[in-house]
Amino acid sequence: MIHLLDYGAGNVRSVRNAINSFGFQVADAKQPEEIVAADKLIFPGVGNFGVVMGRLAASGFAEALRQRIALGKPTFGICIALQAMFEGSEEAPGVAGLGIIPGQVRRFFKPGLAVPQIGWNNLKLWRDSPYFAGYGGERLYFVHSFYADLNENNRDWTLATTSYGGEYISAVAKGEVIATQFHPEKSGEAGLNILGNFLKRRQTLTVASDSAAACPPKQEPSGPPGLAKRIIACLDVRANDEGDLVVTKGDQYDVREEGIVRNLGQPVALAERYYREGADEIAFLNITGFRDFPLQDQPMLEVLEKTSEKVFVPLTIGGGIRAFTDKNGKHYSALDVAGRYFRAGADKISIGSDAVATVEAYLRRGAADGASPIEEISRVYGAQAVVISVDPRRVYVTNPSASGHACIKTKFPGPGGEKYCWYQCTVKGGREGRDIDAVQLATICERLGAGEILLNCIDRDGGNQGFDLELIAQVKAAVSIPVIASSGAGKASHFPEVFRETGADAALAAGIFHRNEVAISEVKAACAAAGLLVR
Ligand code: 1PR
Repeated sequence: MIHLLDYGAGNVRSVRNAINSFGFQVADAKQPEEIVAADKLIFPGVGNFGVVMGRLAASGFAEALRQRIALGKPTFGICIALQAMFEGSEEAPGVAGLGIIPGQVRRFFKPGLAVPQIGWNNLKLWRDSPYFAGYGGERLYFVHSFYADLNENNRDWTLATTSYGGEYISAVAKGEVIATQFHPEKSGEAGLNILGNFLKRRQTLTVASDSAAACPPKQEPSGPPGLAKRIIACLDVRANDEGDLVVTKGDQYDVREEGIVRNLGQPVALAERYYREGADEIAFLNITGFRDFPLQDQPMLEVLEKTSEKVFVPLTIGGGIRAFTDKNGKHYSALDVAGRYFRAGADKISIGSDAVATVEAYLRRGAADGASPIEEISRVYGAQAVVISVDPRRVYVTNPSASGHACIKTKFPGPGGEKYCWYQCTVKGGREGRDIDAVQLATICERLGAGEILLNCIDRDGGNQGFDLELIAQVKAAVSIPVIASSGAGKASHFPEVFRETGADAALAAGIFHRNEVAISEVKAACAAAGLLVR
């Protein structure tokens, strides 16, 4: 029996599924005494340091964790749990951590460095560890804006370090206690193996915890250090005319062919296929979410629940993430909707139409009111859990300065020979244009706490002509959060092209994967051949 400390923030379902995949049962530790008494305890989660420490203190769990770790009982901490072991964090000045490891947690900061770090990085192992038995230096999945700072007083705890804007602590261990900044339950087979080593261990650890400085790295990274470019498979999902939930695909957002909703496969089966084929993330977009009510749209929740049982890389869900009032007049906030999706197995939620409405309100008011879905969800689950999905289309102009928008001089003149264009944001899957441009949307959403931009392009969608490099370069230059290039991929070489030309952090495709025209492995080979870091 493995006990799980679920304090209610973040996608714990995937940790449960990972534990079950090894044949172990999970029990929730609900009382402080259970935390101390449990044979093995896993403490997972993402979220805001201040919120997490507040919940741990209020429930008496903080003191129980200190006791347990002082007893050296088998404990595995994930992500925010590693950070909580330190004395404090810049994310919540004045809030004490558990204080088990000397040192502070700091915010990534380096000009040009995308924050949060989202994706696959590798690590240096500074000593042998039974938890890393069988680890061959593979990249693991990180998603965080703050890092544990290495210093002379915590080297004895430091098991591994990772390079991102500098060297930081990515795993700590002492005796039977281990914590990782990366998510083993989201790091594919390499991550599951690390978790499995913890779950299957029987004897007490005898390996001495010599300090990190005393010996050279036991395991160098398998490839150059640093964050890899992510290749994301995207599944646009909606009910077809018979009411079955299918994976479909638009051509400039038109998903019908001869009047019939294109059916490119079953959501869960396709997601499992892409996981096996090496996708770094899977994104589900419920493209009629603007009119469905997700909490009654059980099929979408069921797709997530089933997918997270077999797919151990990050899952993003978009479509209909906004406040709702159901037919009985019961109100659900965007936070309620997002929380339901996280509990169903999503790691990130993506907001499309409602982000445009939020930015329109922001521009009318001239400031944030702290109540937008972006701010609400980011405050509780962290910026890295909030993706903004942008559905822009080109608007050509002859006189950019008169447009009132962020224009570019384009290589592809408009129908009237116009040499300039801006990118108009739309809502409801491109059905309605708004007087907001992609740069306004991205920069204001970043300011409100979004952690990533999913940058689609209606003009390029389904066209196989390559990504809209001018659009992606314009938005990437305007924000410091990661940007996912989307729309238009037609061949493997379109991926290294978009990374090289725009600095995008990830690239997403749908049609070429669903139609088996290009394999994910071909895309990664093309990126590696172009000298890019890939998993
Ligand atoms: O507005 O918050 O309810 O979210 C709706 C979500 O659904 C948004 O993320 C929006 O982008 C998406 N969406 C809505 N309608 C459509 C449509 O196609 N009719 N999908 C749609 C947009 C984006 C990607 C697509 C890329 C790559 N598609 O799914 O895969 O363009 O395609 P390609 O590689 O085949 O070119 P809300």
